[in-house]
Amino acid sequence: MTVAPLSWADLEALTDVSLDTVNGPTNAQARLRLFGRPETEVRVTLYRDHHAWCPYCQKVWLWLEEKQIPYRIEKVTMFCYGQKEAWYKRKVPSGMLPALELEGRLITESDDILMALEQTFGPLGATMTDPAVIPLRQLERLLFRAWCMWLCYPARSAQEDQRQGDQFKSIVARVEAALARTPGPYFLPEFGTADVVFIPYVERMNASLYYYKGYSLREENPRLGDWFAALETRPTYRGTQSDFHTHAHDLPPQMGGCYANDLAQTRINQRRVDHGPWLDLPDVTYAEPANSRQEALRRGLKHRANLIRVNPAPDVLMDEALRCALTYLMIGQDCPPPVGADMALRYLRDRISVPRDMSIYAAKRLREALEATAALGGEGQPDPLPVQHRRDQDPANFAAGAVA
Ligand SMILES: N[C@@H](CCC(=O)N[C@@H](CS)C(=O)NCC(=O)O)C(=O)O
Repeated sequence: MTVAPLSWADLEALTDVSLDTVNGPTNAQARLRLFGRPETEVRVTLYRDHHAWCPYCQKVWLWLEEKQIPYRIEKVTMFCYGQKEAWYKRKVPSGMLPALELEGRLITESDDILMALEQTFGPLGATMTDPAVIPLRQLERLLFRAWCMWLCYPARSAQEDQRQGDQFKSIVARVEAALARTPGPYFLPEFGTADVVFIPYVERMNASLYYYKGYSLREENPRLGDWFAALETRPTYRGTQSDFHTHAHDLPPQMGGCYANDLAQTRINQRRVDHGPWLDLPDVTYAEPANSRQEALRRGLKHRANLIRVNPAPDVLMDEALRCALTYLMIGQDCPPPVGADMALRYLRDRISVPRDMSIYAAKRLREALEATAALGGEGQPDPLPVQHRRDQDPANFAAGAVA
């Protein structure tokens, strides 16, 4: 049975209470985090990217969330998404992120930021300079370099690609051995700085190698599998966690290119990430929260005017098409979109960014609803996402007041 699209007012009536971004769980939308404490206690401002994608920002973000340090967040545009804010360039001429103001003192470089935070607020587990942490930090950089060598340079042959992959996997074996040294799932007996240092890039490795190399890091390495599963028990990590689709398409402009190999598994994985079913992907293993559709709906409603305006399809068409997809999302019944909406819905499907827009399961549900609704209209696919830049994601289009 098919249904007609609900009105915006009907859809509004289906939303639940909104998230408390200030005192609730870790989230990418907050401009202020208090953890139940008064605003007068704020001593820290974190300058981070609008996109909630920058890995070095994620490190500092996780640290502040784990320690529950009250802080303010100022968001800045990264070069590949749009124009860097002039006020930020006056503060940090290179424009690099993250930066942190600690009682008026400006600090850049994520490691220096973590060390300054440790000195002021105490360490998260062991310190950055602890003799147990230093070799782990070095191992993380080694892993990072082996990953870049495999992913970011075009291999001249299948053999060369395999050699680079083997080199990467030999460092992964050392990471597995390091994780095996403690009985628990983390690098040291308790969760701490060492884990925070590994998280951003290992998450990006997991996504990018699945998509570009047909290699599932998390599934093929039991200790890393356990480590990810343990991280996913933490609301702090869940709030910063991205999905395969976001990373696969945000990494190329950031890394100067990502190069796929020619394996059949790579093609299968690319199809899954780009066309679904997204719920089957190994980018998350904790159980889906009961309110993931509600979250997707709430975020869709909040930004609907901008989503409709930036979509290449005419506004009236996208207005109805989006209501069809949101109707399907909430009611689970097919809601045929207007003629010509298939491409428009898939344009949006490809541009949901996690965790910037919503959490991982909400995004999976929304991608699924957009695709299922688009498929009722036709097979039209939008142009592939750009790989040199992502100005199609310019945050200026979604800033307060962007609505024409
Ligand atoms: N070594 C620096 C690296 C920071 C870095 O590379 N930041 C990138 C983002 S991941 C950046 O701000 N690039 C400028 C831009 O994209 O606008 C740190 O650890 O903080």
